[in-house]
Amino acid sequence: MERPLKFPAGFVWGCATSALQIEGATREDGRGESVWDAFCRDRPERFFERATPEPACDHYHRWAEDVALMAELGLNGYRLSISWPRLFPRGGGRINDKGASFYDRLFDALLEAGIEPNVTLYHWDLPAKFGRWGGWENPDTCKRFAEYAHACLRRYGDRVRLWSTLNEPSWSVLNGYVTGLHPPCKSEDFAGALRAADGLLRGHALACAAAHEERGKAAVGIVLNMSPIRPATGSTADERAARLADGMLNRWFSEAVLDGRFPSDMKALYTGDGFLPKGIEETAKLLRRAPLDFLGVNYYYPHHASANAPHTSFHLNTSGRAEEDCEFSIAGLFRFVKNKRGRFTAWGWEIDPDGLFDLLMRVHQSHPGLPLYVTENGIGRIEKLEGGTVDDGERIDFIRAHLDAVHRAISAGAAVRGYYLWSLMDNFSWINGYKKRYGLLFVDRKTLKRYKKRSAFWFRDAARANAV
Ligand code: BGP
Repeated sequence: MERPLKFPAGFVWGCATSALQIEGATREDGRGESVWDAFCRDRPERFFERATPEPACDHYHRWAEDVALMAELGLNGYRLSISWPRLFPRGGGRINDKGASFYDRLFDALLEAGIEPNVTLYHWDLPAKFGRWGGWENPDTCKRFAEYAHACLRRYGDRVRLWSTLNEPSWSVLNGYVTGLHPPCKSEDFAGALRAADGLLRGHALACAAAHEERGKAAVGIVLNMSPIRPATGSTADERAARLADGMLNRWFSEAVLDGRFPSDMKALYTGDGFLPKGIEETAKLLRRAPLDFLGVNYYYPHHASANAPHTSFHLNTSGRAEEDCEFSIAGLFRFVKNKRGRFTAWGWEIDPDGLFDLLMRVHQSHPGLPLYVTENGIGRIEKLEGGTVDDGERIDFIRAHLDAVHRAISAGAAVRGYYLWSLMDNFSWINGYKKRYGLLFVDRKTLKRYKKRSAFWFRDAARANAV
């Protein structure tokens, strides 16, 4: 391929973060508790090195410095999320003006610096009160989510054009109800998983409607993690296993939001097992009335599915030690196996830029012309500060290879409008704590001071040139 690879005019060069992972100040200015704060408090042993989201990166106090750094990095876009419990400490009722004015200041500063915000309404930090009453399984949660969406659009819609309703509903449901790794920490509760997925998808549809009602010009999308799922071998059984896994993890969500229907093969499977929630056709109807203005795609790695799945077992490498293997197996359905020819991060995530190309082309082929954003992509590393920086050539290679894939997809006709790197700075990596570093900016855990890694300078030059 010829270099440099030029991107279309107006291409977004951004970074992504989420509120819980960077803000800190979890008890300040009236913020309420989220299910993740409660999980950390009640089950500290479930987090690598007992990490908590307090103070995270202390972005709540250092936001001005962080916006200045984003400008120095040449970003023209920034994906962030609003903390629902900061705006509505008890879930609903009156808006908490102190918490809400934090985002007023942040959006004003971003626009002033020429950085367009892309705002996610829900990046997993459900108000703890709703967690206690059944989370997304309780039909009231999605109604409250729609009220929260209305409030956000009313308050910030004059400054924010790009809105994403949910972050990765499939991953949050899977971990909340099947692997038990995220709140509400239920294991193998497939019926609960499908009820929660239904609540999230209804919430998405209602929030889309709210956004369009409040602000005619808002562009509303959703962020999905759609890992390509390949059969482990060419056998018919493995092909069937890959299709099943794709149905469960990808198509259940993507067909719902893109086409307003649920895949019939999965409906048949779930009906047979007695898991299909009532009212699913009503949800599909709501979704048909909520077409997407864009789709956000998060991509980290592909899966390889085998039909040889005698047991159910789940394990995620949270330590970054090579000997700790990831496991994902649902008895009788499918098991994810390691690609013997693959390259992996320290946490066992396969590095495969072609997966991003495949994913973008898949959406392009089924929905030509739909604006797409890569809303997350990045590599977690174990890193040390040396001489005031981090020599993260591996990250530069990772980003360059994935941007190559994006460029190939654009050349083949996909309407990819931007790329948001995960992440702007090292942050609270959920159950992995702080050892897994994703940022362009290194955050010193003692002083919380930010340092530009070598990748930060590389990304700045690419953003300025609109090319790699
Ligand atoms: C995505 C989440 C992000 C981010 C990223 C990296 O699924 O949307 O919030 O954390 O994964 O994952 P992790 O931090 O678990 O390595």
